This record gives sequence, structure tokens and C-alpha cells, in this order.
Amino acid sequence: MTEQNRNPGNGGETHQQAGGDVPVLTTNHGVPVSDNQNSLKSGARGPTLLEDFVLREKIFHFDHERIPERIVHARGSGAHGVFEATDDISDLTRAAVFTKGTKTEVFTRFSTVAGGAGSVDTPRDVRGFAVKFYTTEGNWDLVGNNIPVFFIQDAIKFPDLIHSVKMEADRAYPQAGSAHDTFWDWASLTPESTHMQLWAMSDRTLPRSLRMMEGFGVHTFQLVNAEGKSSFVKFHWKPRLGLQSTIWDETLKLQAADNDYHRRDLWEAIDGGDFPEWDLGIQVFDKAFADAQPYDVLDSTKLIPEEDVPVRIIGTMTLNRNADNFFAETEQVAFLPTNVVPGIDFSNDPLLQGRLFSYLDTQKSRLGTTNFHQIPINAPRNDAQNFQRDGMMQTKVPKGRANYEPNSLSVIGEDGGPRESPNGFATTTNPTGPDEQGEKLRIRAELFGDHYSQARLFWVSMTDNERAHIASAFTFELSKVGPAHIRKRVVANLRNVNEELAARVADGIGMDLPPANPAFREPVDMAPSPALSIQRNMKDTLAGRMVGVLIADGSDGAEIDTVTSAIEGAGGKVFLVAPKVGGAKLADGSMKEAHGQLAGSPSQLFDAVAVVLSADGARALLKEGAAVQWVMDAFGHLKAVAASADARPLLDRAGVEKDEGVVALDQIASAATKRYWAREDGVRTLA
Ligand code: HDE
Repeated sequence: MTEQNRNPGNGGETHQQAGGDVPVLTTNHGVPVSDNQNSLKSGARGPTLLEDFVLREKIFHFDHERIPERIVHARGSGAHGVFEATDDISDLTRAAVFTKGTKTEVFTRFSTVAGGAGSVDTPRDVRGFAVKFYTTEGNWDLVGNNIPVFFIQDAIKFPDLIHSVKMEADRAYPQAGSAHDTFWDWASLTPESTHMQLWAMSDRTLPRSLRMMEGFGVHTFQLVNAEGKSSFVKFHWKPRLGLQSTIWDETLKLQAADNDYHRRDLWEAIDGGDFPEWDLGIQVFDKAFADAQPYDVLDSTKLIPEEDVPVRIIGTMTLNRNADNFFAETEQVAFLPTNVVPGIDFSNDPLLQGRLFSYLDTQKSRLGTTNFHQIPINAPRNDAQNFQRDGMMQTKVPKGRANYEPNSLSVIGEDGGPRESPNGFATTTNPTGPDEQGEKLRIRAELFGDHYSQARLFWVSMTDNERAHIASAFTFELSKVGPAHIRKRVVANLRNVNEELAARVADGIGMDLPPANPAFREPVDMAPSPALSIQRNMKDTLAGRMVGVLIADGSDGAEIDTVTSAIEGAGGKVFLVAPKVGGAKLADGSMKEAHGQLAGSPSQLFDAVAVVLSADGARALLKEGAAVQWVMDAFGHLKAVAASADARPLLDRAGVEKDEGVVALDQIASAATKRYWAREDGVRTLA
């Protein structure tokens, strides 16, 4: 408990004094501080004195509070959790983290890519999905994205990609999106980015929640068993809540309603004990499979359809604890794709290979010291033991003289230090894949030249609605691109993916269809992969979802209770919205407190809505633009709209037409689990 004390000598301001169990305020060097609110002056109205070490330390520390933000993935949210291995895969890997039944502490950070740390949560952007496993054999970092492929095939192109997508160099905008000249200039000149362009323009980049997106290791890795036998592997995270995205208009409005929408959603879910879970899955295959595919498994612009190699679930991650301190943990966490453990190894994917040196370098410059691994969030739980010494901010105190290897001091009774382990990490000598070595060439393998087959695969695997969204997204982004020659090049490239897509986009931006861009390698048609569609992989559930309930003076308390218990009974959450934050005076005269005020709680924040109004209440709200918009948006964003009979005039004013998603209050629980896709305009079936 803090005892507050008014200091009469200083204008009666508040001073908090230590007492009882309350710790004494000290400087960084432990010197007790008597006054934290007044600097040392030469007389009450005189100059501040240089000798005031309390003031200087406080301000100096503050001046240095910021560290360089990540060049990419600057804006992120992190949480602690646990990974439990649920299947025996000892035939595939000797990694201890995968021993069935083993529980391993993890820290996971989700991020957007292009925006700075202070940008918003909901731009159209790829999401980072990085997990640090603190295993008994050291840290394993699976640093992936929510999209299974990447824009480029070779790490040497990464700075170009990132420079083009981040804010433009002269004007410093846009802050977080790809809808601008430089990105599309670069992308249209880089045909290998076509497949990922389709993913980026799809609903994958508009997740409803970080808890409702998949994660992918992207690259091909290797698993190595105790006998040294290796297999190729791709890693997948599958959210237990199913996949879900928002639609574009909803996303734009979400950004206006809450810049921290995803961060808040994750925090509040964990804080409320609603722990998000993902299953970890693997696609395992061998060289014979790899050699038989029309794509190169070392090419990160390609995926392996789940229909060809099913995803085998081998464990579950549960995020069950929010960070105690954002800076110390989420900001300082340093992921390194080089952090692999015995039993997991790299492949020759040239994009992965390039990442292997980048991250160590970036962490050293970002965190300012070669000892960044000693920061608690980065420190392995099995204690690092080696002869690396000194460096800035060394926090350990190594003992003894032996800081070199080999040494023999232990024989004379001194600690000779750590020794190698026969079970330690050893690069596999049994690479599963194309491990050709040869002349030194700046070159890529033959099959890397196919830039369109999997973009086609993605297109044909979408539902009609998802295809409409992709065409609209290209149209939107290209509408933000000034130079006509760039727009033309993007469309010329899309003709190699699908003629109808190209035609829709050309029409959308008002352009004649340009000749197709010559394909370096003729694309092949692959069988559709339903696993790639979000709409097909949504779950009809209220778990993890929130229903907004609009009430006003005169609403019926019994109706509110019915709706609330139906939603909560189905595992959802209720958010009561009223014109005044204090709540509404119900029909029986009692006051019902609201969770939020109408203008600050637009319906895009919810997965479905219910409108519980009396005839007078509905009449009053007809004049409130925010109320009409609330209902109109919920309907337009394809959500269930449940309403009391008396609320109908408000629904009519909002243009709500009757369909199976517009229901009576007692139907809310089942209606709210779905989106009503038939409401969308401009959706055509695949030609
Ligand atoms: Fe990254 N990437 N990346 N990346 N990346 C970084 O490391 C880089 C790539 C990914 O939450 C940086 O700590 C290169 C693919 C995530 O802290 C940097 C290349 C994938 C995160 C870097 C890639 C990723 C990063 C910036 C091309 C998906 C955030 C700050 C070879 C598999 C991790 C930092 C977090 C972060 C470099 C490509 C995912 C500069 C050179 C492919 C999730 O080191």
C-alpha cells in the first residue's frame, strides 16, 4: 500500500512514501531517493544544479528508452504459452521437444510486416507467426508467417522487396500497406512474386483475429532421427477456432474503430482465460516425392498441397499468459531461424539460407550487444555453457581461468569448463534432398522458373466469394497506383494466372486488357486444394467470438437476458452497446450498464449483432446516424442480425432485407456462428 503525503513546501503536491511492505524508490544504483518530483535547485526560483544525479539519471534513462524498431515486423503482440507433443514421431526426429507427452514453454509473437511499431493492427498485410520453444536442448525458433509461401526465391532480393513495400522513401507514406506505386512497381517486375500476390490480395491478409489464423514455417526443413535418417518437413499451425477473416469494408472500418483491434483481442482473450490454441502439424516427404513434383520443394514461392501430403498433427500450443512487460518481452524477444535443436535441420532453400545470417546480425544491432541471448525472454532455459566471453552488457560472471578449448585444467582441480556432447546438434550427413554442389554460380534451379502454376492453384482453390475479394483487392490496390505502365504490367502478369481474374481487374480499373506477360516457363494446372480456402475452413462456432447487443432506454430486460444466455451458452461473449455509456433504463425501470457507447462501439467490432429495442427506443434511434450505420454495417458485413419485433423500423431504415441471417432474438446463437455470403454483390462462379 502506498501512503500518500502532501508536501507543504512544494505547493501541496502528492508524494508517495515507502512504508510497511512498500519498497523504497531508489536510483538505478540503489541509492534511496527522497524526492522524485522536484529537481535540485539553487534556491526556490534558481537554476537547476548539475549535481542532481537523481534528475539526470531519470531523464537520461528516459532518453534512451527506445531501441531501433525491427526493420520488418515492427508491430507485434506476444504471449507466453506451452507446447505439448501429442504424437510419437521418434521414427522421424530425435528432437526432445517432440517426445510424446513433453511440455515445452513457448513465447509467440505475431506481427504485421510493413508498418512501423506505432502503426495499426489491420492493414492488408502478411502476419508474422514466430514461436520460440524453450526446449531442454536449447531454443528452437520457428519463425514463420500466416501465409505458406513467400514473395521471392532468393534472400538477395529481400531488401528490394522490403524497400518497395514500406513507406516510400521521400514522402514516408503509406505507413503500413502495399497499395502504392513502389510496391506494385517492384512486384510487377518480379514474376516469382505472383503466387504470393494472390495470397496477399486474398482474405488471408485480413484476419478476424490473430487467434483465427494459420501459421506456416514456409521453408522446407529436415527432421533427423536418432539413426541419422532425415526426412523433408513443412510445419503448419492450425487454429482450434478455425480460420476467419474480415471483409474489406469491415477491415477499413475496424481500423477506424480500433487501431489495436488484434492486440486487444489477443490480450483480452488470454486475460479472460479463453486461451487460444493451435495444433502443430507436419507434412513429411522424401526425395522421391520431391523429385516427382512439378515444383521445387526448395522454392519458397511454392507450397505442397495438403491433399498431396496430409498434415499430420503432432502437438498443441496453448497461449496462456500475457507478457508482464511489453518492452522487456515482446519487443526484446529475438527470433533466430538459426535456432534449431538436435533432430531439426535446414534445407538448401536459398531463401532460408539467406535468413540464417540475417537475424543474428539484426538482433545485435537492434538489441545493441552480442549478449542479447542473456535477456530473460531470449535466454535458453537449459543455461548456455561455452567459452564465449565478455562483450557489452555481459551479465554473467564466468569463473576460473579456462576460457578456451581444448583445456586440461580440470585435471589439476580447476573447472575445465563445458565439453562437447556426442548427442549435440550435428548437421545431417544424410540430406534428403537435392544437395547438389558444384560450380559457384549466381543461379537458380530450373523449376524455380515456373512462376504461375501455384498462383493458378490458389485461384482455383478459392470459393466464388473469395475470388471476388481477390479481384476487388487487386482493383483497389492498383487504383492507388499512379503510373499506368505499372498497372498494365500487373494485369499483363495476371493473365498468366487466370484470364477472368485479369479481365475483372482490367475492367475494375478501367483499362483495356494488355497482352499477357511472356511466361518464362509454361505453367501447369494442378488439382484444386480446398485446404487453401478460408471460407471452407471456417468453423460454425461462437467460441472466441463476440456478439454486439444494442439496447436503449425502454429495452426489455428479459429479452436481453435471453439473448445473453443463448450466446454465452454457445461459448460466445456478449458486448452490450447503448447510446450512453452509463447504460439504459429498461422497461421495468432498472438500469442496465453497457460495455460500450454506441459511437465508440461500431458493429464491425462484433461477429454478429442483436438489436433489443422497444418501439419508442427504435423510434428514437432512427434519428441516430450511428445506430442506423451500426445495423447497416452488420448486415453489409455479412453478419447475423437478430432483432426484437419492435426493432424492425431500425432494420428497415438500415436497408436490412430478410434472409436466413436475419432472425428473431431466440435464434441468435445458431445464426451468429455463420457469415451470410449470399448477400455479397459481384460474385460470379468460376468460368
Ligand atoms: Fe524475416 N526478418 N526475413 N522472414 N521475419 C525479420 O528480424 C529476413 C522471411 C519473419 O516477431 C528481421 O528480428 C530476410 C520469411 C518474422 O520478432 C530480419 C529474409 C519469413 C519476423 C529479417 C526474410 C520471415 C521476421 C527483422 C529473406 C517467413 C518477426 C527484425 C531471406 C518464413 C519475428 C528481426 C519477430 C523478422 C530478415 C524472409 C518471417 C531483418 C533477410 C520467408 C515472423 O532479420
